[in-house]
Amino acid sequence: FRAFKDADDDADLFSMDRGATAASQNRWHFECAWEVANKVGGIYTVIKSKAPVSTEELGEQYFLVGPYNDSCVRTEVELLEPHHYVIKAVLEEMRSHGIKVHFGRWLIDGYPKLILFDIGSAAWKLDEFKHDLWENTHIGIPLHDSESNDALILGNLTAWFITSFRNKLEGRPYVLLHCHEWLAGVALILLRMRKVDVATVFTTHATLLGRYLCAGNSDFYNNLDKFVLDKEAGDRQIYHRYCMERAAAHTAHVFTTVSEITGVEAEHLLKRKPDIITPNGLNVKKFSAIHEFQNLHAVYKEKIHDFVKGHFYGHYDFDLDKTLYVFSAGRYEFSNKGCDLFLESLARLNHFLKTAGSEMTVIAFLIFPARTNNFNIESLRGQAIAKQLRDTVSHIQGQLGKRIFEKALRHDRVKVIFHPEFLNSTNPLFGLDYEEFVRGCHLGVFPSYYEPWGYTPAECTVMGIPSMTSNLSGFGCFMQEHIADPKSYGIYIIDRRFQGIDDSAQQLAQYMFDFSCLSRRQRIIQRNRTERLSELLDWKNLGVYYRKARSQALVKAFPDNFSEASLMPRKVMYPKPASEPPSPSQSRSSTPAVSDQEDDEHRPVKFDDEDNPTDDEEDLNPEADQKN
Ligand code: G6P
Ligand code: 1S3
Repeated sequence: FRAFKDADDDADLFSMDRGATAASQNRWHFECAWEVANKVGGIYTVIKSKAPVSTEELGEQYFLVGPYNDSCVRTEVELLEPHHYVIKAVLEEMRSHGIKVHFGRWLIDGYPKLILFDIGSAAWKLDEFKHDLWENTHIGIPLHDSESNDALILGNLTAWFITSFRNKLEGRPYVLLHCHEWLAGVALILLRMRKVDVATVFTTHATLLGRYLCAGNSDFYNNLDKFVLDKEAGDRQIYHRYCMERAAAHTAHVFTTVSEITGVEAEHLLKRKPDIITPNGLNVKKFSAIHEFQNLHAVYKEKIHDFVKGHFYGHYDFDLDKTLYVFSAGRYEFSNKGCDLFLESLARLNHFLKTAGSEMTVIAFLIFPARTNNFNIESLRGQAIAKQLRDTVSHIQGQLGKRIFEKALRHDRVKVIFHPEFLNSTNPLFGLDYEEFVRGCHLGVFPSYYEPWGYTPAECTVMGIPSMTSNLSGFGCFMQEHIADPKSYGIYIIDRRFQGIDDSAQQLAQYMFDFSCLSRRQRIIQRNRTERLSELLDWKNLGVYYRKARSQALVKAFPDNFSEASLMPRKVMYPKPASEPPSPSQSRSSTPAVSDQEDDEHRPVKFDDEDNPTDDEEDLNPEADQKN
């Protein structure tokens, strides 16, 4: 990989600190989002997966703030009474005014502290909050916009909590509030409006107008500088929301976006260029056995085979051993998430496979929650008949039985399955949860038109599953920036920025066709390489951008007390390792496509297993080996 642009040499020192530096400076960090312990979408993943590095750095000085959602709390939160006397006092104060506020710990890696507000308990104050916002900012919230009303309540309660907490602390406290997205931005606006001595950071994960304008079929990226913003927001009846978002972006000491592309969008639509890009990471967990993720692919692929046998009952004329599973998934924003492009490219791929006389079958899954009534009877029937058939033939011995079953069950080379629900292991059709399903597939396809970051391809990467994404997604641009040759690592980036939709569809179809030409060994090698990119997406590396954003905000808010240097943690020395590193003889030189910064330690150890070659055994040129 190319080196991180702003790589921080002391990143590891921070992670050893566990809040000691922050505590010694009387520094307190609050992070507020609508999706704290409240699963809605991508921001939940950001906050949750980042929690381990946040608590490693900030320890007990770190708090997450959000709305109280009973069903999530019951399964994910341990409600507690706080030990800290100031937190206790603030809770008592708010409770004495009838506000239901909960303190606890999120039962996730990092075990972060939570402050959760019951939004309904402050509904009686809504008119007062609206009046105050109007008097001070001239932002008027319409009566029936419940999302904005909720955002206003969360903002007011958070600002109340932070102000009271700061005023009750002894000595000279330094408090920082980091808000995510417009729904959590009101607290920041209020604190700045009231001149409360607090440092602030605002991160946007997608702009309101960007999302609407893209979904409306406008040539968004070529017209970014031409939109009449107030009119566009007004036409969509989101003017007040847009004003809240823009006010939060402008009043924050530090403004960040999750990717460069959203940075450009923000510069035009919110009229502020981000100070820092804070890319989204994942909490990467490595298996102790290096090829375990390959084994899991084989296990879960078998389960997908089972589903496919049932689903195609009566039309099953293809060889599962020469079948590739590709999928797309996400919130059902048809064009923003690139479903339109995917379908068009699948049609072209079908043509390519037929004309090339390919033996391969491609089954494309579209996993997008949409309105449903019940299970499709034909699907259930197919599964039931397939099960009956399997039970019958299982009486017939071994391989013979399996062969008859395969034949008994047995149309285009590309088949499309639309599954209108997120996956979970209790689903009678698949019986797989999303992670298992991804592991069992061969390729994820996410050619988004509007995608500030895009966790779906990032998740594929850390599971060692190659993916196709676009150069309009934050993830795609990030990978393009940090990897010299993304394709050779199983990261295919479709150009949706500088060419028309027809050319993009052709490029995607061609990439999928090339992928279908890889041999099994080449796919295994490619998965090894893809999985090796996990490190690049680990919060342990990407957390540094959040630290930089916080540091800059503290320096801006308290210039007499902080400098970048004063925010460095106390130095911690690593002990000498107990054992010697493994012998370099276990690894071999890499293929030309592997970057020169790669070291031996990161290369997979050579296995004897024929099926699990290391990537130095052959390159990924499809023509080199057409066998499957
Ligand atoms: C993993 C397993 C191998 C298996 C392979 C199938 O690498 O460890 O045993 O042969 O998956 O790969 P494929 O791309 O054909 O699903
Ligand atoms: C947003 O969620 P979305 O799917 O509406 O935030 C996510 C987290 O930052 C990001 O991954 C995604 O691209 C955005 O679009």
